[in-house]
Order: sequence, then C-alpha cells, then structure tokens
Amino acid sequence: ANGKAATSLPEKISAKANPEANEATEIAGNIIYHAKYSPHFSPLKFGPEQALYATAESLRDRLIQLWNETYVHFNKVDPKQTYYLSMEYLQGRALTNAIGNLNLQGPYADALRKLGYELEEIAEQEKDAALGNGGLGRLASCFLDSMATLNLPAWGYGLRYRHGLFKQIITKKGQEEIPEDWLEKFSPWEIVRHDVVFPVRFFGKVQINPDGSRKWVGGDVVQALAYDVPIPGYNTKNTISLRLWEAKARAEDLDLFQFNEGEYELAAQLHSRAQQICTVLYPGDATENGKLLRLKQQFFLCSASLQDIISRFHERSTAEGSRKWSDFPSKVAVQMNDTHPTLAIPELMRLLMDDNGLGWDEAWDVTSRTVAYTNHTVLPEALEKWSQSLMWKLLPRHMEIIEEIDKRFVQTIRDTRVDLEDKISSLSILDNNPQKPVVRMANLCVVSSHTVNGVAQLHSDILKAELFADYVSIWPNKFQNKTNGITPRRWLRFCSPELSDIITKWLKTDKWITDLDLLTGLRQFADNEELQSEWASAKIANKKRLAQYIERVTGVSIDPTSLFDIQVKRIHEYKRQLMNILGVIYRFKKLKEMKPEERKKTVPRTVMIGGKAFATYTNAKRIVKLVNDVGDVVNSDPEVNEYLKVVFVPNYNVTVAEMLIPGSELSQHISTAGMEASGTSNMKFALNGCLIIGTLDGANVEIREEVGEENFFLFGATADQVPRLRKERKDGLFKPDPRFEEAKQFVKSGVFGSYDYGPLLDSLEGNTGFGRGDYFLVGYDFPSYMDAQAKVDEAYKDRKGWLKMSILSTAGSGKFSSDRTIAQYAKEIWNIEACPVP
Ligand code: GPQ
Repeated sequence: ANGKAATSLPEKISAKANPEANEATEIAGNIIYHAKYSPHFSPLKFGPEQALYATAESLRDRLIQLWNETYVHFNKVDPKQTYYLSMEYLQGRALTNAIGNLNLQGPYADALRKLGYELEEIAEQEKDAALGNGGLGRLASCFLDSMATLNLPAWGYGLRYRHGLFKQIITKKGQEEIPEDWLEKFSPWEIVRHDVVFPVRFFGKVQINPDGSRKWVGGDVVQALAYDVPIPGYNTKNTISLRLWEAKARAEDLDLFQFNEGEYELAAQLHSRAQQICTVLYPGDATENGKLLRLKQQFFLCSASLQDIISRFHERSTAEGSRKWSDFPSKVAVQMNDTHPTLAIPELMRLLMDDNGLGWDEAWDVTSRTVAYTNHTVLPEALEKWSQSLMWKLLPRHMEIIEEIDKRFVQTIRDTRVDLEDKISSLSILDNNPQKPVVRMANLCVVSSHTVNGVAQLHSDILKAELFADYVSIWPNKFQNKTNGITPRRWLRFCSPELSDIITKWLKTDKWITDLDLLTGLRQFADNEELQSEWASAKIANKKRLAQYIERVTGVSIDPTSLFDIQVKRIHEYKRQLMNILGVIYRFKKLKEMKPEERKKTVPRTVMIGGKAFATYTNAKRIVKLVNDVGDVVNSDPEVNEYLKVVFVPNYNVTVAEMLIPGSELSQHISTAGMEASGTSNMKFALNGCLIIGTLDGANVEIREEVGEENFFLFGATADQVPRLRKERKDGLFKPDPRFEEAKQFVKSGVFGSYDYGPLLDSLEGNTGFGRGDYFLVGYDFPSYMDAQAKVDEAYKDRKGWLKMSILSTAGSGKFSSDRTIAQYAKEIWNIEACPVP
C-alpha cells in the first residue's frame, strides 16, 4: 500500500530507565512479536502495512483483556443493559482512536520510532470501516464511544457487511462507484466468536400445534456468527462490544449428492443465499429481489441480536436461580436506530410466545416495556413501508403477530377514542390499500415502543405536531427529544491535537475531553490577543495540512490564507448543495465582471464541497457533476483563480472529515427548514471553531442558541413558513431574485461545458413543464443566502473579530457532546446506570 521500503525487524530493543520508555520498549517487543508470529504476512519484511497490522494486534491484546474484564464485571453486577440495534455504523479508522482512548499516544509513537516508523504514517495505512451511509451511522459510532466512556452497560449490534459504503471516484462522467473492500486482507479489530452462533429462519410456514400454540417451521435456516469489535472508553477500563453478525450456511446445507453430479451451483445454492445477506451495505432495492434482500438483512440483525440478548438474560440469571420473564424489561433495553430494526418487535414477541411459552398479554407487556424507537427523518420517502405480500412470504409468523398487534391497537382506539374514528386508517400499522398493501414500520414502532424520540428539539417538535400528532393525543408522555451529539475525542482531541492543546492550556485542565461544558471557560478569553494568536496558528497549521491533502487527491493547489468554506454531507436535494454551487457561480460571474483593482478588494475563498450521491439518485449525481465542472472552469481561470477556487473533495468519509473539519473556517448547513432532522457535522465544525452559515433547521437552531446569534450566519425561511411558500410558488406568486435568474442563466449559457444541466435547473422552476415546483425552495432562500454570504466576507476582513467568533463557537459547543446525549438516553429512556470496572 505504500512505496516505502520495508525495514527489517530489530532482534532486540534495549530497555531504558524511565517507565515511559520501558512501556515503549515493551510495546515495541509486542509489535515485533505480532509481526513475526501472526500468520498473515511474511515475517521477513516489515513494511508500513505489516507495521499497521502488527501495531493493531498489539493493541487488540490489550483491548481483549479489557473487554473480558468488562464482560465479567457486567456479569457479576448484573445491571440493566442497553442494546443499540443499528443497520449502520460508520466507525472510520480505529488505531489512533484506540491509542488515544487508552492514553498510550507517547509510548506507541516511541515504540514505532524504534522500529523505523512514525505513528501518523502507520495510522494512514488503515482503511475506514464504513458500514453505514451518513449521519445515522456515524451517530451510532459516536454513541458507542460515549457509552464506553460513561461506563454504561451497553452494547451495539450490527451487521458485518463484506463491502461497506462504495468508494466514490470522479471521472469526466461525474461520480462513479467502486466496491469498497475493508476486509480485503482482514480486520485486526474484530474477534470472531465461534461459540456465539444462532439460527435465523426465512420463509417457511406457521404450524398450529394441538394446544393452539404456533410454531414457525420449514424454509431456509442461516447461521448468524458473532464478530466482536471492542470499543474502548476514554480514560477508563470499560471496553464494550460492537457485535457484528455474519451469515453462514451450515455444512449440511451443501448438497453433496448434487455436487458429485457436477451440479455445483445447485448444490451450493443455500450457501450462496446465506452469503448474499452480508455481502453489501444497502443493496439497491429498486427490484423485488433487492427488496427481499434488504428485508432479510433487517430480520437477520434483529433475530440474531434478540436470541443473543435472551441467552445472556438466562446466563446471568443462573447465579440467583432462574429469572421471571416479567423482569426482562428491568434487565434489558433495546433501542431501535430508526425503523430499520423494527422487526425486533414481532421477533421478540415470537421468541417469547412460541419458544418460551408466554401468553400474548405477558409477551406484549415485556416487549413494549423493552423497546424504544428513535426517528431520524420526516421525509416521506425515507419512512419505511414494506409490502405485505413480501412480508408474508419471508416472515409468515411475524406477519400474524403484526396483524394481531394492529387489530388490538385499532380495537382499543375504537373502544376508547371515538374522536379518532376517522384517523384510524392513518394510525393503523397495516395500510390495506388494495393497490399496494404495506406495513408502516414507523407506526409499528410508535405503537409498540415505550418511548419515541426525535434527534433535535425542532425535529422532535415537528414529530409531535405533525407526523405523530394523533399518537401524541393517545400517549402524550411517550414522546421525547434527544438532541444528537458527537464524541469530543475523535472530533476534537484526536483530529486537532494543536487546538486541543491550546484549549487545555487556557482552561488549565484537560477535563473538557469528558466534560465538554467546561469549554465555556474559553469565553472569558475570547478577546485575549495571546489566545487569538495561538488559535490562529493552530488554524493555519490545520489549513496547510488540508491544502496539502487537497492537492494530493485533486491536483488543485489552494491558498491556505484564503477563507476555507466547506460543505460536506450526503448529496441530497434537501441539503441544497445546488444552492451553494449557484452562489459560487454567481460569485464567479461577478468576479469576472470586475476590474482587477476591484477584485483585489474581495476576500479570497476556497469552496470545498464533498459527499456521496446514492448510486441511482440522478439529480444528486448531476449536482456532483456540476460542482466538478464549475471547479474545472473557475480553477483554470487566470483572472479569477486567485480569488476563488472550487474543489469537489472526492470520496468523503470519516477519515476525510477528520482532515477537513479542523481546517475549516466556514461551513454550510443550508437545508430547507424542517427537513434536516438534526445534522451532526454542524456540531463537529462548530466545536472546531468553524463558523456556520445556515438555516433554522435541525440542530442549527440549538447551535445558534449556544454559540450566540452574533456568531452564526443565519438566513432563509423558517420551518413554519415552508408550506405557505411552497403553495405560493405553486400558485405562481413567486418573484425570483435577479441574482438567482442570472446564476441559472449563466449555467444554461454553457460556460461550464456541454453537459445538459436543463433537467437539474428545471427542478428549480415552478410547477410548469419539467419543474418540480422548486420543492426545496432554493429560489426563495437564494437572496437571503447571498446576503448572508456577503456578511461572511465582511466579517472575515476583521481578523480579530473573526477569531473571537471562532473561539466563541468552540466555547459554545459543549452541549453537543454525545456524552450529554447518551447520559440523557440512559436516564430518561433506558433507565440504566454506570457500571465502571474497578
Ligand atoms: N439520517 Cl432516516 C441518515 O443519515 N440516514 C437515514 O436513513 C435517516 C436519517 C440522518 C439525518 O438525515 C440527520 O439529520 C441526522 O443528524 C442523522 O440521521 C442522525 O440523527
């Protein structure tokens, strides 16, 4: 992976007198041991890649030890434990994080230096574990870090996808997708648990026993095999588990007879069906087959995890005699990360009734006191609805159970709430529309969960006022808010050591790393010239590092003294990258029209945009193409490129974010109000002293409150205005700003190449012709966006003023620690307490 020649392994490392040096010596010895005796590489060479694996394995030894101690301790204390069920985790790299959380930075750096390497260059060999798409997956990973750090008895469950999120490359055609291969060699962080295997059934039928009880039989049975990824907490022994399931066929599923007849494919069809389950994250679901596979994945996660949870419930009960099922909810909390793991509900019901003999009422009581649901979106297209016929085919017993849940719920409403009679068809779980009968997963979650939460205050308010309004009238206390958060370890301490050291110096403590509210202590120094100059030098160092990275991956050289303006997130029309690039296009046109002396008075800017478009999302891909085309023209324009550069940052992922965020000065969070549930990168940028230009959407609202409105560049319609504005637009009452028309016209004139941007631009028009009526209100918000951008330029000219705002932004970000979020989940939803390993 790296051109550097392999060094040879030293035979012996001599010990020094001081303990740190001894620790480094011991670690170096450990690394050498793994390089020699791990069966993965030839022991005769020790290149950077071998060094990475050997280093990781030496850390894994420690993690396994800590993990074991944690497991034994949890078993002994037998606390209530939370299980976080998520189809996605965006873990990123693990090496620097593990070293940092274990506080072994110095010794590991020294150890590697003895072996001829710098820690940073070894860390860069690691591939991201990208078992997720975007914010929801990264949130799950930040949550694991906080659960471990807060010593909470909590585990994550997910799937071990063979191929994570695709790799994005940019060609003349725009975005192209290449399969990702994080397991190509192997992952040094996972521990396969050959003793943790559960059967998971698909298809088959329901058998009715003489006593009336039911049993799901027949169909295909696949084995779920556990892989544990140890998750170390920061500055604690507690190390929890991210348990990832892999699907495996059983030996007896190979048809030896057919195989010997030469019918290899037929003989192995069960094997290959099993293998498909964990092959890729988010298989395309446009086809029936694709839908079936996605549903299989979801059920696989739920069934394996619940069987494991139940077996642990029994395991822990043996000490004090066997346990009552009614105690289950006081030992187990299951959190469903959006609706993807909804099948946990009927699966828990099935396991309790059919395998453990509970009656309906008892099983329902246990289930509904155990599960809780987090909603992450109000976008109708993202609210999962599964076809009833597909569900009957794949999961016949679960469909019976879902029907029964629905029937009982509807009956209760009929009996108790005549006022809701005409709402029943929208409140019910089954949508029996004869054209397309579906199961509404969000409704199943709301009806069955003890708690439902949104992910930022505005989002939770919208859930209560709109999407779930009628449920709120039934269960007013079920609905909560848990504003998202991010881990300050990865997103400040480790990704920007320079800024972290300055913060520690001025706060005279590094306690902020686990108590982020302490950052408010920086406010009193916001005007201090010494702090400002240290702050500025950390920023410029990070900007230079970023500039080098950009030049390496794109070939574009950017000026570290220009304003670094970044928008990185999944490409989606509601996130309005199109508004950003139209603003850039307008700026470019104006710069072209200026005289050279005039240009010199402008603030030079580097606009960076990055993110992946879903492979079949045409308009999102057109936006990627447009950004790249604009970049090509602007960056090679000799009149303008001193004042404006436009870079599309390819293959945005966790590792790229760790490079971009510390080097940012302005970041854009400009979604149509009401559409971004929370956003989490906004928190990461603010924490790193980056100012935000944004709408009153998602967590922006709370960030602005915390950092102070004078430190936030606000623009745009508010969520409550959006429906009226959409209607006005539809009724032809909207008068576009001339700047908006000029920018679109400029694209149409062909300056950015011959690609046909007609259809993309048409989406911004009223509901005539191709127009989608500008559903995302780009036209309406454009003028206030441009005005806010002009304020940014003015503010940047005042260097001291900008630094003050930057410091205040970091100082106000304490609320957005995922430690705060997780502490709230623990107290207000899970009812669990810390269980620190002594
Ligand atoms: N989000 Cl439903 C995703 O990343 N994927 C999803 O499937 C759904 C939501 C995001 C959401 O768009 C952001 O606003 C949130 O900040 C994030 O989840 C975490 O809550």
